[in-house]
Amino acid sequence: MKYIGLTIGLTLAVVASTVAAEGVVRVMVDDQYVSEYTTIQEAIDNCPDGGTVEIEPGTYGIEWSLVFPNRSITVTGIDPDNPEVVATTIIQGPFYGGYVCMFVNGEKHDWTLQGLTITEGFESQGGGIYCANASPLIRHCVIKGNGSYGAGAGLFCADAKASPTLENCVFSDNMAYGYGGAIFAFYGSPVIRNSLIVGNYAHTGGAFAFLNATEPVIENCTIVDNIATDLASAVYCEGETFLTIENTVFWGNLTEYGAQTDTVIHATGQTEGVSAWIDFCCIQGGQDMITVDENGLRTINMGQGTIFEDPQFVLDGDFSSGLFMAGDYHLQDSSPCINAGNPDFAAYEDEVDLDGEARVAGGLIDIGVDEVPMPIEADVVFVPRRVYVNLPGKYIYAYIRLEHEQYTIHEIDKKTIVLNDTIKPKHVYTLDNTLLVQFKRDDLLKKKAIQSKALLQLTISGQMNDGAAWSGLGEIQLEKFYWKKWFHGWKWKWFR
Ligand SMILES: [Ca+2]
Ligand SMILES: [Ca+2]
Repeated sequence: MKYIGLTIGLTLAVVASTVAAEGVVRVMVDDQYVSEYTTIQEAIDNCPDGGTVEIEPGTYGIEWSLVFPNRSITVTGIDPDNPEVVATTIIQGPFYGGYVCMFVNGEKHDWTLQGLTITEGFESQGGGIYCANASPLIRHCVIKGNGSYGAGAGLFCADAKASPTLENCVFSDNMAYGYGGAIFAFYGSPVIRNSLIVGNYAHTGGAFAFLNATEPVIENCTIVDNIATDLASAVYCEGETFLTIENTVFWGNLTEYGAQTDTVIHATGQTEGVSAWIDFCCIQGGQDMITVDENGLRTINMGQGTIFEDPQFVLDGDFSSGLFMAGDYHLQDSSPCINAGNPDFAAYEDEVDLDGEARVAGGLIDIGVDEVPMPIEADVVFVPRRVYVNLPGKYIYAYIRLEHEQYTIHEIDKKTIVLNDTIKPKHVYTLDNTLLVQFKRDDLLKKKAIQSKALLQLTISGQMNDGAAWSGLGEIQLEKFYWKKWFHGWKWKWFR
């Protein structure tokens, strides 16, 4: 056995040294280059107040936990909005254990961490990110594969003043032997928005655990396929916690291995009061999955708008092989979560979903981390409006106009225009503020005999030059022309 252990140890060391491909770490002030460093901590230590540490893609194996300084700074990847860049800008926790990143005593500072993958942190309490007496902004980060002997493998909030804001983050595959696989707050008020929490693991509270946490908020998140071995597969609240959960999907979370209670959200505590307010969420298993400790005095308040139907992800996560395969947690077009969020929801400035798509689309917010984009509506008139299928005719025209704040017909990508999802135009002409699109009549009718009158519904759609979708609806009346009727005095029909 000794030899096997040694072999694995050596292999890991070799892998670690070959994988570590570090790029340049720059200090920037007002977007201007100041200096560059080979280690991230050196750059942080030399970054002036208000400055930015910019990290090129690469895998950075750190020797000691990154510690934020006694100044306001931003530590960022080069393109936080690009998931591929975030996925390849990796900070690996210390080889012999320790946090990846520490935010301590930053109450007076604006600290931002963005556009990075935080992984392989490991500590007795917490693992990836440690937060005490500090309220950093953590955005567009992936926090994955961190571990803890205790609680909060992804993020550990250690005191009443630990109130980080997390936006557009992914917490995945973090594992705590105790409480809160992704996040544990012992006091403090973390705010978690537009984030995906998937495949995390703990004894209690597979995704989150809050203990005397003051006022944590979970908003517009998708919390899926997390596992608790004992209690509360997704969220566990204890003591004086006043949690708000809104517009959030809970699906596929599991309690396993002789769990006490099969439950998604659980609250307990000896002081009377509400632990959690839940509004406009989608929760698997319904009301039975929301439980409170029978000996405790805490309650959970299920407010309005919560649904228990299948959110209809593009692909569900899969545990069947014994190895968890994450799904695709975008919503299908038929999802009951679309436009089912809080109708009074007010997005903050430039709020986007995890894809970077605008919140809100289609007038109402969707439940969960994915906002499904609604196509820009175009006004369409088809000419001729009446088609006699047994008389000759070569073309059908669509006149397209856009009444939109952001776009005109001149930004339509003509190559993408399509009728009823299949028929390509023969020609596209640009008039002043109208696009005239010509289709072959036979492409549409396929010489199909029309027996009687039919109203043909048509959808014309495409993309703008920037990829935004647009579509418009119209119709044409199909008829057969009967000479017989014409001779019997119905000629008005023809000459009208
Ligand atoms: Ca919507
Ligand atoms: Ca989306």
